[in-house]
Amino acid sequence: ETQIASILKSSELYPIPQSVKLSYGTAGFRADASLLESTVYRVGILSSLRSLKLKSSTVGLMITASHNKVSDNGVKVSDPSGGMLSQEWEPFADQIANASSPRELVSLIKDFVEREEIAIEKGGEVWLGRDTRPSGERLLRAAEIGVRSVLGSVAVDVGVLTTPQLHWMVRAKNKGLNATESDYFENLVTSFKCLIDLIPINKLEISTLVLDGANGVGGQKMEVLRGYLSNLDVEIRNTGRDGGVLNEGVGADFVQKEKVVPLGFGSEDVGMRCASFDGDADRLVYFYIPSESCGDKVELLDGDKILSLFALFIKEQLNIIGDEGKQCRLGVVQTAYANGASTDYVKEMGLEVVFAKTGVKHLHERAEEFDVGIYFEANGHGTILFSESFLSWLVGKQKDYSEGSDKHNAVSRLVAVSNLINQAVGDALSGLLLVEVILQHMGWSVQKWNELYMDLPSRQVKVEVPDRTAVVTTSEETEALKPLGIQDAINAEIKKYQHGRAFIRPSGTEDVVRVYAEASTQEDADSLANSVAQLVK
Ligand code: NG1
Ligand code: ZN
Repeated sequence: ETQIASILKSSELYPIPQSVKLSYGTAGFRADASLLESTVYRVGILSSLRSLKLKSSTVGLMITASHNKVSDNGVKVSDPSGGMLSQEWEPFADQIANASSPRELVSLIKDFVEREEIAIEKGGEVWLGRDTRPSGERLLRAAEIGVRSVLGSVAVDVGVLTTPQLHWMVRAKNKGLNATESDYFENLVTSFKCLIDLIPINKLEISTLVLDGANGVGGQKMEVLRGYLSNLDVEIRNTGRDGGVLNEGVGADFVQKEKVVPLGFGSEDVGMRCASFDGDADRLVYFYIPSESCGDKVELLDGDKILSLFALFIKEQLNIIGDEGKQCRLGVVQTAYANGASTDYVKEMGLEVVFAKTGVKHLHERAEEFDVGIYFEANGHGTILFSESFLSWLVGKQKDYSEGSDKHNAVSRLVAVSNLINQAVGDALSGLLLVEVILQHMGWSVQKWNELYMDLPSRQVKVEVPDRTAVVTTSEETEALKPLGIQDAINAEIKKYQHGRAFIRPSGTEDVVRVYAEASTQEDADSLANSVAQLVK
């Protein structure tokens, strides 16, 4: 009874705004920040319940709207494993976010607690993080109140963090490991240094990397990290302290979608190795400016190219280990947005490739099926997962092989990669360090890396429609089942082009239908995308 009173009382503080219908979507709730207090408060309650359900394990709550505009915000939950909130709880998240009165909210919670057999007595624990958005602080207070309205539950404010930092910390905490932000940095620094020390002969002068921090949290964290690292020379722009606006004309989403230089970069950077983070630093892309004559166009190295580089490096280590190494199931997970040339490239390397639905929760799940599973979305979100059994096999081999031998070094590199890469979620900071050390290992410039394969020309457009749910796709999202007949019409368009490929799907984060097209020339890709867009309208 006191529990019900507690929620009734606090929920009076957070009335739901009129006429908003929210959905947990591809990446949590997102909306204009002014509409979100009641949602974040309610997700606070949900997080406490999630913790209680899982024996009071620590759960994470992150306040961010990633690459969206600064006036937006959002909230997503990290499960105790460091992964995304279990999809089984998403319907409950939708229900409580949309409950129109305190009474309805309480009754939904009561039913859910009974159905899930959650014991309220013990008290849960929720760690709260936020990005640099000005609305974050106020929303964090709402989350705290939500968490604490479940009696006995504690909310711990862990401050301004990147999304992957929070996921990493939650995962470490629940594994009984040191889990502060400095532990996170220390882990990156140690494993990066280990990989540097294992470079056979350093073939390359270390050239400066120029980083676009999207005017968000990632650039600021990189400034801290840089202080602990040698063998990495990085100049950081768009830190948000020089007047720039978060994600405005900057950042990984902008560079990947527009394929033009972000603000703060220009002709003086021609040929330099450059990288962009998104607003909460879970996406990473690289680029370079080919020459001044190309206007503001960049040569983009997207998530697919990062994936290919990682796959190549890991495969190389497995080959060094020899027959036993070749038994490791190394696989790749992509989405329908992956450039066809990248898929061909990893297949030619002899790797298994599987396709998952858009949204990292889907890719992560599939990557867990391998001994080493590498997943990336073309937009730069991805990571590498090592299975427990393969990791313990590696650690065993470290003892078997004689120190300093090629096999010992290869095994040590793989162990270091498993420590460096964030196994909870895609992480721009750790991904960047891995790219940098692999380039040094190979002795490659960014241009040389780009030559691994040539992207097929592609085009993405979005179409605003009255009701995006009218488009229903197959599970791999490559064929539209509804509206009836539209797939036949799309197929007829595709047939007109050499190497044509196109598909449509409703966005999970915006009110649009996305169109993707590939063809052998840029003109053809553009024209295919446009004609398919016409069919959607
Ligand atoms: P939607 O809006 O569902 O396409 C976008 C990205 C996803 C993922 C989410 C979450 C594309 C085509 N889609 O989802 O890959 O990153 O946002 O941020 O890039
Ligand atoms: Zn993001």
